[in-house]
Amino acid sequence: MKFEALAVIGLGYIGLPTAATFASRGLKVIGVDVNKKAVDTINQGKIHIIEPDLDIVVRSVVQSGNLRATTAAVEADAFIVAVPTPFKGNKQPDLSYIESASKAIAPVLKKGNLIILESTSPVGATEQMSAWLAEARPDLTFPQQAGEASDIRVAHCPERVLPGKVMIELVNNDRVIGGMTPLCSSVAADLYKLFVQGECIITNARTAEMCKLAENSFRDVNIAYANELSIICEKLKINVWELIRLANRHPRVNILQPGPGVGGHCIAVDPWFIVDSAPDDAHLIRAAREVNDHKPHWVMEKVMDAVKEVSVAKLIPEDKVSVACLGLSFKADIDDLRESPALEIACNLSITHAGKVYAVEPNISVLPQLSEGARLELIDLEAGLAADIILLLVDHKPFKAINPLSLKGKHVIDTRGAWAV
Ligand code: SAJ
Repeated sequence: MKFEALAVIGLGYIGLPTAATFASRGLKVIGVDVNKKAVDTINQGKIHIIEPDLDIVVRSVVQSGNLRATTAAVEADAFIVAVPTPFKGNKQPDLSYIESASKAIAPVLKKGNLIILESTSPVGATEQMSAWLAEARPDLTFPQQAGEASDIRVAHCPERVLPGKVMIELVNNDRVIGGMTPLCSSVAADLYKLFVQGECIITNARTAEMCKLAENSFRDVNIAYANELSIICEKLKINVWELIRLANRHPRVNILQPGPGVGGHCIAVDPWFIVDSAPDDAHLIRAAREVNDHKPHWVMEKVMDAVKEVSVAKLIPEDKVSVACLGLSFKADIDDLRESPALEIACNLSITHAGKVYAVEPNISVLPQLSEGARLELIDLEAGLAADIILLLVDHKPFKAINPLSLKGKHVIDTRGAWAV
């Protein structure tokens, strides 16, 4: 199939890079977002999120007229839905953004259109999206009703790009294409082949949905294993970083790195979609989530023990012991604080510990809205290193560059192994 106009619904961390990349390959792309501020920023050729090289591509495609942003959906040959799929309080997937996107595009749909769901979704979400669309447009036929003869093609093609490397991975990664019918898959593959240099691998929608969830759960389980090892090693007086380095010398072992917990809006969320779909069977996946969610509490306890030790060693009251938290983002060298275990630990410490708790985060200039009662102070690295307890939470480059010998006399808690020998 030949595509001329594409509409991308949702201009966030995935939608905007995807829209810009298609536009850079000559397609006329309309980006649609409910956030008027984001739409205005993009139409000025600027970006509202941080991602290396995205600014250059957006500037050039807005200037060339190939990318335009709006708040209302317009007609196109293909539609890509890239809206958030968070979970609700009870850890059940919240599909309300997909439902709103379906309602937004339904009125402009026409025969021959392709609709792709890119958002990470629980199994069955693509069928659900197609059902919402069919309900809104009884004059058109959809794959669940007419199979290969449908007026509209529907597929799930999950994004799998790593924040920080989105512009590279978007093009180079293999792409899983899960159509609701084989024809839906083949039309969707035609679209992605416009820029994907990796392989476009065809499957069905449900397998594609589960594939994305399985990838992120695999990583979560592996990190949980590393986090559990780190707690066991602490008890057994073994350096976990050295242990993992040695174990990974085995040709069939590849253990990931322990840390203060797992953050971000993908790995800490997606495994729950599997648990929700099969609560009686997803034992390991649930346990991994629990192990990783427990890690920030374990780190907190370690710091509170350290406060007692420092107070005794320096003969000062506990409320005179200062703690500097190095790093607040959910992983190294980014400014993204969403679902960050580092931020959670720093805030909770500032509530639990009566003394000063400082935060050093070179990638932000002001603290976000903190949890109730938190009294964190953002200071620079040099000032932070004067604290009694140095708690490394994120292995940002400037922190890794510190010579651990210069920290002699400090009580150091390195949750990332940044200074491990
Ligand atoms: N982390 C560890 N130890 C490790 C690796 C990571 O504690 O060895 C922590 C990080 O510090 C962070 C969290 O895990 O808090 C997640 O970071 P990440 O770099 O593993 O992953 P994300 O969330 O940035 O991106 C993931 C990627 N998924 C996989 O690698 C399987 C990415 O490819 C997905 O596209 C993305 O989720 C997504 O959008 O789902």
